[in-house]
Amino acid sequence: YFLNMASKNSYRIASVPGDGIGTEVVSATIQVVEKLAKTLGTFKIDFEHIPWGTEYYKQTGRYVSEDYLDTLRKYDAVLFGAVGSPDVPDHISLWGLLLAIRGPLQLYANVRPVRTFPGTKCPLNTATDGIDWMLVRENSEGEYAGQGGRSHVGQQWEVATEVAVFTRVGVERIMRFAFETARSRPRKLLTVVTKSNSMRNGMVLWDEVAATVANDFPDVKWDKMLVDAMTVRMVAKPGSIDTIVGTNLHMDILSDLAAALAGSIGVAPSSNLDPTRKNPSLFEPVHGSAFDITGKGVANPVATFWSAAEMLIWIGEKDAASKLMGCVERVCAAGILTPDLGGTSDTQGVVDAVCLEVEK
Ligand code: GGG
Repeated sequence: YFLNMASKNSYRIASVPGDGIGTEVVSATIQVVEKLAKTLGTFKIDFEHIPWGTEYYKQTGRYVSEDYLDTLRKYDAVLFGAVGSPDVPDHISLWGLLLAIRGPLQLYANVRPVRTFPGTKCPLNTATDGIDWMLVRENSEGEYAGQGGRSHVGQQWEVATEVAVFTRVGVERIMRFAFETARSRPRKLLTVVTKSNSMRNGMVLWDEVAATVANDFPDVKWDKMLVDAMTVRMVAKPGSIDTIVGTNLHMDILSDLAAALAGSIGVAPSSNLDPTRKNPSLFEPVHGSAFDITGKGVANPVATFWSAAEMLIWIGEKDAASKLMGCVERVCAAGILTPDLGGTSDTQGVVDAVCLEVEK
């Protein structure tokens, strides 16, 4: 975000569609981005398919290859679909694939913009202009650090612990990233979400770090909010919010709520960034594999289009990203929408409409 990326004009992207509708929305997005690159003629982009996911797990006993981190490091970025299958417990699939990438590649900043699209309806009648928020999720530690365990398994006094781990380095780097993000937006407004009344260690560290980092950003107006109260504020006073930062778990939950309030989780994108740029960053829709609609051809591809636009910005193709988002918005405004947004189009109908718009 805050580093000027010199465009190098030719990119290799790892395409990891994963499970369920992940395969449908990634395939839709590759069609659109290839059309964009061909039409503009200013850059070259190659998507290389990587078959990790539940089918791969069934065949090999692993969600990813043994050398998966080295494999990913060969690419400029990763375009990811979704993970999760009715055939495998969710904690096995999530830790086998997505969390196995985010942590080791130090993709610590998960950026989730949320906006009501032209032609789509924001279900909140209090937000007449719709929603335009930027959610920043700490993506490498906290409640998803994987610490904890079980003892006395199956016995009456079985104990399971899930330890939220917060480091000063981890909290400070995401806090700085969030303040920078807020500063880059017109309203320069940041809300730091915690639960520091009941969680008296890690969440208090968050409060302390926020207050310290804020000293370096006198131009950013910031406040603190407990996560439970924040859910009410998001519904009751959406206009009082701009950028939000919070922990891995809190923002996982709040970003789904935000997406639903904006219109549909089907349009919500997500960037998993290594802001140091030592590792390739990963771009994915917020939604999961959605097996209830898999194979029906009605998955909304817009969240993945937007994720790809964020990817284009990240790799240095800002103009291409603007063009792509302009085309997507015009298609939505024309009412070419999938059923989650109240429309009657299928996935390929949206792809075709965006491709036509790109060619104009
Ligand atoms: N495309 C995102 C995806 O597959 N999400 C599945 C999921 O459960 N994600 C949890 C997370 O983002 O931490």
